[in-house]
Amino acid sequence: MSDDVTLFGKLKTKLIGSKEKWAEDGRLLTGETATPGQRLPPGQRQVETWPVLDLGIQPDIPTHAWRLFVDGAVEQPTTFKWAEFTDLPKIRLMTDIHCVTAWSRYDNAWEGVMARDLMAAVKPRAEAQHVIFHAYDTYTTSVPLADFSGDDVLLAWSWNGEPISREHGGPLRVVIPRLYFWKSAKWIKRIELSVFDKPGFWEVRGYHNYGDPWREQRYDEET
Ligand SMILES: Nc1nc2c(c(=O)[nH]1)N[C@H]1C(S)=C(S)[C@@H](COP(=O)(O)O)O[C@H]1N2
Ligand SMILES: [Mo]
Repeated sequence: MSDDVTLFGKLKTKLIGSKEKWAEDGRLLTGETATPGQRLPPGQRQVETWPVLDLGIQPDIPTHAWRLFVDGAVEQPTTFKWAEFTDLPKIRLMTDIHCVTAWSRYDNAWEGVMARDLMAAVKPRAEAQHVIFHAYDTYTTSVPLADFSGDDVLLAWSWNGEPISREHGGPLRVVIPRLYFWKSAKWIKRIELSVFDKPGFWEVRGYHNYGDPWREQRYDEET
């Protein structure tokens, strides 16, 4: 990590422990089946604020020190500087957020680069199946490449017309609206394409590997 990147805060070990317990207990599970087109997934409640959730360590990354590494099973491994990344084709998108701790926030206006356009630039190899996100706070999470390539997935630097704040993952975060929000890595540093999946921070702590909110895939069924 560059010397210009500062880490604020302390690892919230208590919060991490209680979220692990949630998974063990299967908390918040309603067992309901979502109807087609249902906007609010089962067990969720709508909020107007935007809660901050992370492991407690919030990196401060000035854009001059920011780098994004895209590597692994790709034809063209690429390191982006901020100006190079923001030169890629831009998109604006309105999406909902669904967090596994049961809050949902509607109508978030994002600006950034579509994951698809980023993938077109680095050219995933035919055998690439999984995308592993590595963040500046050491957080990791993974999604299937097919889901990362969805038409509503982006790497966002702006929310509701403002640069995304440090606490919400600025300068750049992942946004994958159709999965629980823990899949949307804040402070993204490295995007690794892989033949094999590598379960991330919450996925190895009892959380579901895929995380579809409408199927209430909160927790790993094995636990
Ligand atoms: N780098 C990183 N990304 C992260 C997390 C984290 O701890 N570190 N937490 C995840 C979780 S559990 C959620 S719900 C969302 C919260 O994003 P927000 O704080 O902007 O609401 O970020 C996800 N992405
Ligand atoms: Mo979360």
